[in-house]
Amino acid sequence: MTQFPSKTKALSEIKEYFQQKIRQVDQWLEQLLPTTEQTPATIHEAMRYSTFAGGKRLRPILTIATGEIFGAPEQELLPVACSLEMIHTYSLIHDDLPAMDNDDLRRGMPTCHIKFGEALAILAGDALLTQAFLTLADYSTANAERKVRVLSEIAHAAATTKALIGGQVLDIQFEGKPITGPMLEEIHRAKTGALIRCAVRVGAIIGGASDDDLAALTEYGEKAGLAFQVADDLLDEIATSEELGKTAGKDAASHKATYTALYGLAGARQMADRLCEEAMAAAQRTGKETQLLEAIARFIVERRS
Ligand code: GRG
Repeated sequence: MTQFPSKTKALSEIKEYFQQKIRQVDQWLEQLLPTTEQTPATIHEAMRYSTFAGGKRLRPILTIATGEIFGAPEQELLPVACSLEMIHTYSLIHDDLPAMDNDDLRRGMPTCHIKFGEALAILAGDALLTQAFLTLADYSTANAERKVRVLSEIAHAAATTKALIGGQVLDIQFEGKPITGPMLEEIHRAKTGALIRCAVRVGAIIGGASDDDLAALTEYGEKAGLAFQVADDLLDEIATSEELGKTAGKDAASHKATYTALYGLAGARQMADRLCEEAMAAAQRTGKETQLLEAIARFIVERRS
């Protein structure tokens, strides 16, 4: 029978781990992003404003936690992890724009376009995406082949086919229209899931995981990515704007296709829990020390923000 860590232990352990890794990721991001002394200062201010507005750093933490299982070197994990956070932050800045979700609150602060204007927010998103690939091109490693593989994984996850931008396009196209369960899953596997799956895979690749372990962890990443979105839909309905750091209740108000709209609160909760357990079981298939990844899966569905 599958052995899951106890809920309390998982959540207390993970809090400490997250705090430590958030500090480390932030220190690296501080070094990797252009300074506000560099010209033109305003774009660097906007990039830093949104990056350091206080995200959970879930994607970088997934890369680090997975890489650590295989003894991957910190000097390789951290730049790759930070590049994912840059891409994630770019997607949030662009998603909040008037032409997309038109939101004025993100990570508990005014959104980038509210603070810096629309033109600069578009450019800050573009610049973070570019900086992510600069970071990936520039980090040192003795294993150039592995580095190209990591770069390709991240480019694919940020692209259009079964990936971030493609998912966003589908999401926009289905707004206000009837949707089936499989279509909703396709959207979210791409929009939210691709980057989360990729975060896990690149950690494993940097650590030199075997094909079997990579397959098991890919399944973990896919299930955790979907669980993240189901939990996000639930939080949109049950959490406050203060807890979320963004406008709560927005999905229902804008007739978005969500798991709660399709399956109800209880159905969506059941689905999140099932995906979490499947993610944990997939991680355990590696036979490695995956308690932390299992705790992260639990955190994903039990979080309040
Ligand atoms: C605009 C290219 C482009 C893509 C947009 C990912 C995405 C696609 C948009 C972000 C908006 C959104 C609501 C996405 C669903 C995924 C999600 C809930 C993102 C928020 O991630 P968290 O909770 O945020 O990890 P923090 O602030 O903690 O980093």
